[in-house]
Amino acid sequence: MPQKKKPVVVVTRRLPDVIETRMMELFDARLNTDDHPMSQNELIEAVRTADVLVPTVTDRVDSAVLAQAGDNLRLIASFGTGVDHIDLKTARQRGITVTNTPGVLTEDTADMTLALILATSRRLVEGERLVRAGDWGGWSPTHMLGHRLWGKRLGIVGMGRIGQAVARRARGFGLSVHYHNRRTVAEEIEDELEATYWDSLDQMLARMDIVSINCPHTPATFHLLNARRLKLLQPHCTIVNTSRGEVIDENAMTRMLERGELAGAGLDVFENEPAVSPKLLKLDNVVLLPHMGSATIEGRIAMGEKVIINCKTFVDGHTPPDRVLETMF
Ligand code: 8YV
Repeated sequence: MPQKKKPVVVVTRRLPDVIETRMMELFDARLNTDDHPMSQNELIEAVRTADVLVPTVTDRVDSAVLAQAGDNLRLIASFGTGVDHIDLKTARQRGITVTNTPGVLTEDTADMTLALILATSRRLVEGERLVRAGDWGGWSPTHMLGHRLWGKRLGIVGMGRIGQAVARRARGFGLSVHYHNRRTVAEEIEDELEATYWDSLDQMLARMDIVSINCPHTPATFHLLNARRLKLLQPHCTIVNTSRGEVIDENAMTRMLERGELAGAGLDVFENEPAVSPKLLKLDNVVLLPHMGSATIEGRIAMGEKVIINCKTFVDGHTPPDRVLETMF
C-alpha cells in the first residue's frame, strides 16, 4: 500500500526540541532552523507551499500574505494565544481555519504581571542597577522608597483567564481587585476574587493605584488607553502591560511618564516590537521586558503540544479544540 502523504506544516520559528521532534514524526514539518523572524516574502512562500502554517506573534499573516495562499493551505495553527497578527476575516473568507493556544500560558503571564507590579512599585530594577553600578552608599531611612502594595487598588482591564489569574495573585498581596470587561464575569468568580466590576472604564481608571492591561488587542481595544483616558489616571498610578503594546497609546504614556504625571510603568510589550522608544529607555521609573510573559520552558512546551493537537485533529478531519472565530474578539 502506498504511504499517505504527510501534510506539509511550515513552522515559522524554532520551537522546543521535543515539539519539533514530534512534529517531524507526525507531519512533513518544515522548520526555521536559524530562528530568524520571517520576512513577508518568506511568509508568502510559506503559505503557497504549506497545508498548515504555524506562525507566532512575529509573523504578520495579513491579507497581503493570505492573498497569495495556495488552495492547499487549510489551517493556521498559531503558537500563542493572541491572534492579532492574523487577519481572521480574510482567513475565514478563504476557508482557512485558525487555532491558538489558550489556557496554557495563563499562569506564567499572570506571574509576570505580578513581577512587573512588584518591580515597579518597589523599584527592584532601579535598586539592582544601583548596586551593580557600585553606587550604593549604604542604607538610609529615605533611600529607594517605593510604594506598598497592601491596601492599594488594582484595576484590571480585561478579565479573561489571565486577568482572573492576576486577580487571584493580587488578593494574596493585599490588593483590592477592580476590573473592567465587556461583561461581568460569573458571580462565583467575582465572589471568589472579591472583585468589583466597573461598567465605566473611565471611572475605574480615575480611582486606581495600579492598572494592569490584560485584554487582547483587537480593533476595539487599539489605543483603549488613549491620551484622554491616560490623563484620568492619578499621578501616583503605575501601569503594567503584559498584553499587547497597541492597547496603550505609547507616545502619550511616555510623555506623561517623562513629566511625572504617572508614577511608573512595567512593560513587557510595545507598540513596535522589538523597537523600544529611546525616550522610554531614558526613564528610571519604567521596567522594560522583551515580551517574555509566557517565556517558561513548561509553558512553551505546553503551547507546542496544543499546536500539535490542533494540527493533528484538523488533519484527521475533525474540528480542532482551539478553533478561533472572529466573533470571539
Ligand atoms: C507568546 C503572547 O509567546 O500568546 C501570546 O499571545 O503574547 C506570547 O506570550 C507569543 O504570542 C508567541 O507567538
